[in-house]
Amino acid sequence: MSARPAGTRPHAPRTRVQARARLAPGLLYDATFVAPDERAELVAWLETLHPIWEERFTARKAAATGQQRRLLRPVYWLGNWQFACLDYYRPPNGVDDRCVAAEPFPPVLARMVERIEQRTRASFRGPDLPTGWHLNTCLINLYGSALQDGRTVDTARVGEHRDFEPGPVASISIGERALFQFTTRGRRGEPSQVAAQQWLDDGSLLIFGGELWKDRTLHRVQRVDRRLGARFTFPVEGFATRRVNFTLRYVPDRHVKPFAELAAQARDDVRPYVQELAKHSAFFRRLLDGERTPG
Ligand SMILES: O=C(O)CCC(=O)C(=O)O
Repeated sequence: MSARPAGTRPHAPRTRVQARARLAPGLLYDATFVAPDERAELVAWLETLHPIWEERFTARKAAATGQQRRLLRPVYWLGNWQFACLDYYRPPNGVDDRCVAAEPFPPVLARMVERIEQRTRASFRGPDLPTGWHLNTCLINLYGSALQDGRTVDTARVGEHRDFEPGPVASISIGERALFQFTTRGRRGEPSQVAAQQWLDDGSLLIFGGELWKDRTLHRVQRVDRRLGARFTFPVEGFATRRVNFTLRYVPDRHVKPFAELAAQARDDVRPYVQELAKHSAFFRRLLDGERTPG
């Protein structure tokens, strides 16, 4: 590993996760998880997608507070869509009207998910593998550079955060490698410390779970390389994508709702996104039709 990453103290404990290894309980990394033919199939499928830009807050909240900001990257969700403006899935209290039933995984991803679930079930147990756990929500993150006010800005990072969905999380990466770090927050004003880090290579799989990696540490994407010259073509104006990540998690099925069954307010909040998605997706067109003709 090269130079010390930003925010790391000289003697901060760090775990390096190696290819196809389980160095620390709760962390698994497989650098060559995605086979070349699967990768080709996945990329061909990705090229049919129309990812969207989401805003962090609802239009209603933005009007009331004067605050609004676009997410750093275009996204697409499968299985169920957790809209940023509905504030994602945050048990125990933030579970209703957060996860909207979305398109199923394409066959190539479904096959990979089956293998990931098998591997995860073999590695986690007890409280680390909640009853009913399965990977039913997938966030597809596009990393790259955005055109902002006529300038190209590298937005290929994610700030430190927790994933609140119960149980292990799996992450498939394609394109340029990304520096993924688990961090612990420093005292007020002090930088976070890096507890473990791993470059996520093209075609790799990372699985993390258990109290340490899910609850006691945060995680972030610190930066994304440019070594391969990778470039994905998405119909997203003003954005050049060099890495795509699939983050797979579990939302208890009872908390996944069809769009037509969301509370009226939440439905109003996300309807503009559903309308945008419906331009290119029969699934989302049906959601809007279902709202007009309930039952
Ligand atoms: O892109 C990645 O590797 C991680 C993304 C992530 O942490 C997230 O979507 O919650």
